[in-house]
Amino acid sequence: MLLGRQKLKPLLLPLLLLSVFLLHSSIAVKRDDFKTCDQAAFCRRNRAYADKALADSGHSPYALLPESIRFDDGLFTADVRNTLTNVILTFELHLLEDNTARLRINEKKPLKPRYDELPAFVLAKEPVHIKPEKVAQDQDGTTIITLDATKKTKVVVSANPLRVDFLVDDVPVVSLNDRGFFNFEHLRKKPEPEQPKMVDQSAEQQEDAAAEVTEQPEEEKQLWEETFKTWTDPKPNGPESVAMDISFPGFAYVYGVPEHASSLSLKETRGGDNAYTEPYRLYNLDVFEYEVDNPMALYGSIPFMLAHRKDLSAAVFWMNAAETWIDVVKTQDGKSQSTLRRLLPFVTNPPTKSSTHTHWISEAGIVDLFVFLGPTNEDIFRQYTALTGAPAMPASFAIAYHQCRWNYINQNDVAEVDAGFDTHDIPYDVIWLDIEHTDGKRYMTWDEAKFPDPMKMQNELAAKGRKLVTIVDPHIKRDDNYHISKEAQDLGLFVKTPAGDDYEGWCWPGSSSWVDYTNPAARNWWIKKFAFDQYKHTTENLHIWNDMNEPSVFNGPEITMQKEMIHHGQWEHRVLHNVFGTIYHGSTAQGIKNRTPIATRPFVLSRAFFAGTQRHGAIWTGDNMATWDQLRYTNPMLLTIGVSGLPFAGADVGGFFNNPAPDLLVRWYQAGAFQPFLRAHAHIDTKRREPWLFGEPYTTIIRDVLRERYKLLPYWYTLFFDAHRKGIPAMRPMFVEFPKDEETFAMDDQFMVGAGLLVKPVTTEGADTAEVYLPGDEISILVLHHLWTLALIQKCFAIRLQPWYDYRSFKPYPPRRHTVAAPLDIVPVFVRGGHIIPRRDRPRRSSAGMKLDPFTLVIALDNKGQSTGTLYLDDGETYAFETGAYIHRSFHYASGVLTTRSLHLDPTSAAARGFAKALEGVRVERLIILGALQQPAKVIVKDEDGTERQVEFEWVQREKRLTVRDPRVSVVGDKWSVRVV
Ligand code: NBV
Repeated sequence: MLLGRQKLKPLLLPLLLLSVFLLHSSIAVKRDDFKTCDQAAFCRRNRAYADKALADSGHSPYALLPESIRFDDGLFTADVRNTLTNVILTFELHLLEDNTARLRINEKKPLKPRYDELPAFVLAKEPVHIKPEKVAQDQDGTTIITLDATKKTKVVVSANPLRVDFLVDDVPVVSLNDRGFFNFEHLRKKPEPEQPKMVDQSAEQQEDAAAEVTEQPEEEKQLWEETFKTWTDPKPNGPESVAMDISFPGFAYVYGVPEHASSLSLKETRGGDNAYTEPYRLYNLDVFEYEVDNPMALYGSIPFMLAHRKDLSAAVFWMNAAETWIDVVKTQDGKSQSTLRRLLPFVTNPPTKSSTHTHWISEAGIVDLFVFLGPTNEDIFRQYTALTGAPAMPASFAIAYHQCRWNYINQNDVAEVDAGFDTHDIPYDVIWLDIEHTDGKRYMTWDEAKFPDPMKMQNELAAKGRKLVTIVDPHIKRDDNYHISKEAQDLGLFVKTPAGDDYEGWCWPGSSSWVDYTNPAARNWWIKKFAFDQYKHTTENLHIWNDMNEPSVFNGPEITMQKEMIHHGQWEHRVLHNVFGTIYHGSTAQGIKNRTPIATRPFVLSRAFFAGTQRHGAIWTGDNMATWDQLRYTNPMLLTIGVSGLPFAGADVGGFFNNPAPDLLVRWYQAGAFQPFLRAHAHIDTKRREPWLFGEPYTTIIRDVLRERYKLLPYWYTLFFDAHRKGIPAMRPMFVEFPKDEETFAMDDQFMVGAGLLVKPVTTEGADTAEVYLPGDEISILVLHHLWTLALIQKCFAIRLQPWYDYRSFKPYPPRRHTVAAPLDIVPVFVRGGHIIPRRDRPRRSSAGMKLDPFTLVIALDNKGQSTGTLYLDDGETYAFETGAYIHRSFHYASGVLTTRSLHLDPTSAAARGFAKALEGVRVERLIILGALQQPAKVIVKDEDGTERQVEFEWVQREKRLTVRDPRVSVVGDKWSVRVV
């Protein structure tokens, strides 16, 4: 059966759709294909509800029933009554470890259960309750729960009207329902239309009466049925939305809720400066050629929001996978822009707003909201990823360079492209095959004419330490001769229509069905499909790309699955849409992990994502375009995704649609080389653009920047380990590293890679200079715009400000705003004083060849002549690191002496010692010390056994750079030191 309610004209419509999809105009997204808030009845209703509540001074009809309150360890429960409808809701406040709380609100006696299965897909562990220090209660039920008396962390549950405030230092930092927008649409029976009285009426009168009855008001009609373009959503449950207002008093900046092609600092959506008129929308959709600076929904959704100010960060996670809209407004604290400028002369853009108010509106489900009280950004990354899962530790090849295009057309093409990299001395690790490699878009098969010997192809790549990625999409061609389709059909594993038939829609292979990954039987079956005897002609050298998993359905409303389709447990697609692609992604990753006797780390790239995706692998930002604007927006998009717990993300280098001019391609490589997931990709209709095809100087510039990425792989790998352990993203917004410097709070055109490198990608056509802001300590911020004061203070008090160093020239820079030279071959990158960057400098053709290479340590000194850094290494492939087979070291430079110590959790374990042994011969071959003010007399290495020897060095006065040549100390050694005297 095709498409629930949609009556399709035989094959014509799908073909038309397909051709429209392929021959789309190359201008921009077709906005009309996607809903505005006004076209989604629940969004419109809740915005209207909010307006009414505001007009009513924020009065909320919800009240907590004092006699129902129970407190049991870390769980506070009560009933809440909607005083207008008398519907009773259950209210649960869970007090959790690590400054976290969870609020759950559901119907007490729903007509039928509401969807509450998300924790199984999203949470990595059962949250752990804590006992609060003190609980005090008023007669009306208002309760004050003291979580930590010293920090004055409290939760205040106000009973009537219902409102919850989270306090730090006795001041609210997160407030729920403070504006009265909380709305829980209870399930109800569809009202029967009244029968017209037919007595004594003429035929004409009877007809009029009947028409009157069937003519329901528009708003009422859309409670039970809703039409968008040619699709009608039958909404069998009627209205069932949940909405909450969440305020962040005292916070002018909020971040998160990806995926949008928008700024890092979220904009207002209902009036205000520079505001959007639409809310940020979370609904996983295939929006190709998306527009930048737009809150429209894209491929992924993470309903997580972080609020930051100088002294504090707080965050919320709205765990709901139904279509969701988020309004953001900011309020003034009364001070005008000019007063602020007077008070804060050193801040270029003083915030004009001091509090942020948000409104979260989901179409279905329940309220399941986590609140994280930080207090720092690092705390929040840990708190959020402890719940939703640690970002997977990637295999080492996965963070190197990937070469993709739709499509490398045959085996010969793959071999030629592969050889091209060697001919041009450009490193790369992975080549990708898009949908055309399959037998008629039947995934996990091969087009044998184009790829006669896939095993040979994979083995040849493996011989050079390289990998292959093939695409596996979730639409399954309906074809009884296709084993995947036949088995899924026979086993009843497809998503169903409301009538119980297999759901069918249109996608690349034509008529297709979608496996219902929410069904555990389907997941187990899918996982096994990656076994070598099932996915034929594959080796361990092959990894996977999951595309189109929003899911994209060409002839569905907004190019996706109809909401009324049915999943395992009789749940409508509506309630879980945003998590569907993640469950698919997770099952694929599990399949790759399971196929070898010793599990190896899978690499699976997904386009759709949700909270929890970080456990499964990487994502990319979908079908962007080869324009300067789109290049510019890769930075805020990836920063936003990163602070939302998903650190492994990238954008198609070069732009997917259209042909980049050579300078755009070069600038894109320069940005991509410093972003977490680095893959060049291009649409089937574009001209070939492998890195050497534009000739000089472009080939050399691209080679240089890719080599730079490879040199920095040890640094990136260490950062990914930090992300895995602590949730902190490798690509960081400036405010994460400089949380007290307001100047950085909205900055998204430059970013940090870890704590030690600052990157300012050039994203303007023709630019040969760039403005860079190098933050410093408090004093430097104060004098930021008064250079003469800076010079004076430096002179009088001989203060050395926190220095930065140009990554290539090593030239020192004081902290402030600079205009730096950035001709086409330069991407401005700065090393932050006080940080040690581990590198492997020998050019290799792939990262596999670097595994035993020696290290260079770039030691950038701070104003006290000190520097620290870490290095993490493991086998790069298996899970042996989980049982201790890794090295994790810190390096410390102070008073002219470099020392090292192990950070391993159990350094004496057999696994730790075994791995260290294998790396014993790997040495540090160079130290580059930046900010070495004086020429040393000698450099002495003290070896593990206590013997001392002098080593060669070079000091360059102009750059204040000291290079120590080959100190020959082992990277796993504990006791050596290098002394500069
Ligand atoms: O599989 C073809 C493409 C793929 O190259 C791209 O990266 C995906 O985002 N895919 C979308 C389907 C068609 C896009 C027009």
